[in-house]
Amino acid sequence: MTGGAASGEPSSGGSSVSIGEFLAGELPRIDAALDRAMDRLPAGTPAAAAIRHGVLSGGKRLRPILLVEAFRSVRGEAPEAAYDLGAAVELIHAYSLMHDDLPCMDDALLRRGEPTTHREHGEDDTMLGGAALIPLAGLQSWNASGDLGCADVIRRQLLVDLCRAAGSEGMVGGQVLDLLGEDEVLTAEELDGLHSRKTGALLTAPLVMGARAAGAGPDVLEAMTLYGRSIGLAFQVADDILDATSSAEELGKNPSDEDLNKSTYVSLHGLAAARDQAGALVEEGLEALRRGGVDSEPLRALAHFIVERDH
Ligand code: GRG
Repeated sequence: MTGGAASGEPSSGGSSVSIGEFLAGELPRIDAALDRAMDRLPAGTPAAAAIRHGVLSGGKRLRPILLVEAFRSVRGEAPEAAYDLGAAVELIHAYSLMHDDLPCMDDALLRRGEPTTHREHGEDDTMLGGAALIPLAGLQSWNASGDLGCADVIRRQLLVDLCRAAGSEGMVGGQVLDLLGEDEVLTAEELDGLHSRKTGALLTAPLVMGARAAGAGPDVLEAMTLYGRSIGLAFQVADDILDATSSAEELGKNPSDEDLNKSTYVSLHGLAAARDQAGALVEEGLEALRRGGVDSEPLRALAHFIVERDH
């Protein structure tokens, strides 16, 4: 596999399959898992239409891919139920974007190059549909871990992993800090604390969950946690760089951090230093994998992809 999906440049060596081809190859199984999850919803309600829009409107599907690759790094292969477990994390991600785009939050018109869910389905159904995705994700995790044959103690721990990452210790807590930080100049420590919760927690959880569901021991779980923390922050630094250097049309989303008057890694350190920081975080993540004895070409390539992507 080669890294650098955005640039096309090899960066991690190995086989001749590019990370772009690898991600495209994974999408059908992820989309099938999300379709199965959507089939469990009561059909025909307006909120269900908003949910389907929020969940099925594309995206890179990084969180399920990370979960499946963490699972594979332990077991060597990933059955359909591992994709279902990955879908549980993606349902939380989908709800967060639906709510984040609402007028009471970022008031965004564009997401993934298309009108946001509330513009297509209205604010009420977007709010209700997003809320319904939270328990649905919990049930999805419970059912998928049962289908994987995980012991009850592991199934419960997977739910704890998901709830912690999604809740006030994780993504929601980070969103609160983000809202409080608008119009403020944050320090580097405050920015790291905010983004390790808001973005990092939901990128780390699938790695830990995938490895845990596959039966990993403490060393591998620790490696996944450290790798996740590093690539989670790297993801956000890359996001800030893209936000500062690309148009809304190129990114397929708006408004920009500048429009929202938010502190970013670029506003804090400048573009060149932010690029260096992203590279250093990737190396930290790769080192965590090496130390934990995790030998996964896709996880190594994904770390590079996260900072080299163009959207
Ligand atoms: C009401 C306090 C409160 C919280 C609600 C809205 C919310 C919960 C949380 C917001 C969390 C959020 C939007 C984090 C940003 C995450 C992020 C980096 C999104 C972009 O991820 P990608 O690039 O998206 O993986 P795609 O489109 O590829 O799926």
